[in-house]
Parts: sequence; structure tokens; C-alpha cells
Amino acid sequence: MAYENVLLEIEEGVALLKVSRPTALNSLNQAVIIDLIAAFSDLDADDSVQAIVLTGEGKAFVAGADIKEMLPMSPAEVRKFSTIGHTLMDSMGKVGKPIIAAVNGFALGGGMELAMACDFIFASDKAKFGQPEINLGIIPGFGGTQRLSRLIGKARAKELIFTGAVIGVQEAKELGIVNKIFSAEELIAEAKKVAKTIASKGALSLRLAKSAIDCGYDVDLKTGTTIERDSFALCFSHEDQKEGMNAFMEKRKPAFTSK
Ligand code: CO8
Repeated sequence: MAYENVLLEIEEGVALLKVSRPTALNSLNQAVIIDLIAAFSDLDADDSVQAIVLTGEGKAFVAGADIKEMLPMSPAEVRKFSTIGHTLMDSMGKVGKPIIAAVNGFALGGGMELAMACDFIFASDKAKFGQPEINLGIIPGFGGTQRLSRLIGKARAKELIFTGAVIGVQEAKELGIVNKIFSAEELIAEAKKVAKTIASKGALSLRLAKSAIDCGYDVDLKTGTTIERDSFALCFSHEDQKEGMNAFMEKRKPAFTSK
């Protein structure tokens, strides 16, 4: 499918998806969000893709939801807009392939929420993070009040959201928002390298690992370990399990076919 606001390259099992609205720092208007929903749905269905890297074109990852578009909205219109945003963020959790955020610059408001909806975040030394909505007289509306507190704890999330502070990448790493920092020049290559390592694993085990972690995260331990046990058993319905274990016994590298 053709998209107007995202760019897509696929190479060796890895999709590089770029939010591309650089004149407005890739801010998320409804058209960008609809393109992202379509792109993630297409990538989920594409068997040639095993892992996804999400980044932004130019100096921003995503500088938030589009303030100009939101300004005149009524509560009913903004609720609809928020619903589209939630649909995007929730759908990313349902994509059965790992999604790495490669945050190249500003990840503010809806941009930080988009990064947090990925499976993990790598960032360049130029990246900046924040939930500055409070400065606009609003609150995060694409899941930030929920995902940030789950990621870094309630009290730290409250400090960031109440102050609207924009923080640098070192602080974001210390808080546990960012997994790894790379130079701006190396970020995409390094994110693709990790994505290629992931792409060499079995598709079913990747999907089951992602869903077991995500579905188990918000439930009690007993329910979570039950989800894990059943997901683990499902691995044995698949050729990749035989291939992985046979390869170990035969002292060779596994060649997963994901059939
Ligand atoms: N929306 C619309 N346009 C934007 C946005 C945005 N979020 N961010 C930047 N732009 C535009 C600017 O207006 C400017 O346009 P123009 O050239 O036409 O004047 C262009 O991008 C370049 O921006 P700047 O000149 O401001 O660039 P600077 O390098 O000087 O500053 C900043 C960069 C610091 C990132 C600055 O642009 C900024 O503060 N942006 C806004 C950040 C922000 O507040 N984000 C949160 C938005 S609210 C939100 O995300 C809520 C999410 C939940 C929504 C739920 C919906 C229901």
C-alpha cells in the first residue's frame, strides 16, 4: 500500500519505517496516524518482515500530536482523535513482530507515547524526551499517563507529566525509558543490526515471547505464568522448535523456517 506520511524500506527481514512530515517535526495529525495504522497492519501481514525499526525523518522523531489540528477541536472531536491514537498504540502491541523505536531527535507528547508503544527504545545522543502537554493546558492523551508510569514508576511519571519537563537522553536512560544510546550517525545502523539479529530467530517464538510478556505484565503472577506455560507448550506445535533443538544437538546453527 502507498502511504503519504511514512516512508518504508524493507531489507533482509527488517522494515525501516520513518514518520515523514518533517516541516511540522513529524507531528501526528490524523492522516499520519491513519498511515501508521495501515503500515503496521501491512507489516504484520508481510511474511518477509520479521522485525521493525520505527524512526522519524529529519531532526525530530515525533514532536507530539499536531497542536494546530487539535486547537479548534470540540470534546467530541478530540475524543475521536484520541481514539485513533489509542488504536495505533494498541495495534503496535498486537503486531506479532518486535518493534524497536530509534529515537533520532524530539520525542515529545504523542511522540514519546509512540516510542513507548514500541517494544523498546534506542536513542541518538541528540534525542530529547518529554510529556509537555501540561504546558498546553492538557494531559497526555495517547496513553502516556498509563505507559510512562508502567515504564518508570508512578512517582517519576508524575514528576515528568506535572512539570512538563523535556529531558536529555542520558536522563531518559537512567530513568529506564531508553535501553541504549548511540551517536546520531550510528543510530539507524545499530538499530537495524539488532533488528537483523532478532529477524534471524523463529517468527512464532518471537510472537509468543512478545505476547507472553505483554499479556502477562498487567496481571497477577499466577495468571502470567499460566500464559507463559501455554505459550511455551504452543512452541512445540511448530517446526522451529524441532529445528532449534536438533541444531543444538548437531552442533550447527539453526535455520528457522517458521512453518
Ligand atoms: N504540532 C504542530 N506543529 C508543530 C509541533 C506540534 N506538536 N511541533 C512543532 N511543530 C511545527 C512548528 O509549529 C513549526 O512550524 P512553522 O515552521 O510552520 O512555524 C515547525 O514544526 C518547526 O518547529 P519549531 O520552529 O518550533 O522548531 P524548534 O526547533 O524551534 O523547536 C520543539 C522544536 C521544541 C520541538 C518545538 O517545536 C515544540 O515545543 N513543539 C511542540 C512540542 C509539544 O508540545 N508536544 C506535545 C503536543 S500535545 C500532544 O502530543 C498530546 C498527545 C495526545 C493527544 C491526544 C489527542 C486527543
